[in-house]
Amino acid sequence: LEHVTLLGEDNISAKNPWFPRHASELDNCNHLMTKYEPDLDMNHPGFSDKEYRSRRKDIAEIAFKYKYGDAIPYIEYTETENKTWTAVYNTVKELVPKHACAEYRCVFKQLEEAGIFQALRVPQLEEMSSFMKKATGFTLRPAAGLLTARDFLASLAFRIFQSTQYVRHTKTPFHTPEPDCIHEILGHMPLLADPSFAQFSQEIGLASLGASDQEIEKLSTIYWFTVEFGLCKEAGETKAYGAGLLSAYGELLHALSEKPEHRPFDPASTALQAYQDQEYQPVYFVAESIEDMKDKFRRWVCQMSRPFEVRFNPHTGRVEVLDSV
Ligand code: NLE
Ligand code: FE2
Repeated sequence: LEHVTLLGEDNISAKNPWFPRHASELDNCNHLMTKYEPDLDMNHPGFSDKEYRSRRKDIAEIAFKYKYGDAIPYIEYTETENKTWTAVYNTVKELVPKHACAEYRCVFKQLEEAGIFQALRVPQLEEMSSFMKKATGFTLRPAAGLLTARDFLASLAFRIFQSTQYVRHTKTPFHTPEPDCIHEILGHMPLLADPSFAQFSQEIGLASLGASDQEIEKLSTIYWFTVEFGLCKEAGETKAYGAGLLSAYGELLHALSEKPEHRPFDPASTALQAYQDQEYQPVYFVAESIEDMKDKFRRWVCQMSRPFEVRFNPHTGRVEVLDSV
């Protein structure tokens, strides 16, 4: 790397979109998708529930006010919210031994031992964040809802996971198309506390910085079929590692049944697979292992068209841009 020059802010081609160089700039990376919201979507279970909508507003407000470096505000979850957590937690916990991958099972146990995962209350984002910080350096920042793929992926480059803090409507405990904190905590946190998976998550984030819209689409499709809905082999059996499966008892069973199609994970074709986010997936991609998925991703991601390389400097917390041409 000796002959490589560091590029300043002004030297990046205008064709490449702006991206954050430091985690503090993620304060500008919180653009929301307005696809599936209780205020806007008549099919949302909270649409006709005034109380739920105002609760969502209050919790979203916390995320809008949040600035880099702040502690994540404590939320006093209501009895209804805690009950929803209990329903999801107990059903997932029952399926974990048979259906979750080894990495998930291992961290799940640690989280129980640490008293963070327990049946009766929704864990706080701040305690999750400090647990993960010790495990892999990942931390959380609150997000108001579903973010654009570009903003969401950018945060991963800094080992920061933007996490919602509200709870799904109590009418639909076992499946919701939008992320909520049950999905983030029960689905994502265990894998983000696994060193190898954390590394993969950061790499997909780094690959997204300054990428074209088309490339962002491909990266988020890969993210969808791995981090969200990935399956992997383990001693001849198929297990789930995707967060969308491990936070939703209904889809976890569906994914591992005979009903959907299972295809081998192959980044070039997986990146082009159309997906929908309202119902259970009709197709899932099965990796040989998380390690193998990571290797295949690395080989695939090299062919991206970006005219520069990026690397994360853990000492400064900055992303450095290297001129590779
Ligand atoms: N379907 C998942 C669940 O119900 O927990 C959430 C998926 C978010 C992408
Ligand atoms: Fe997710």
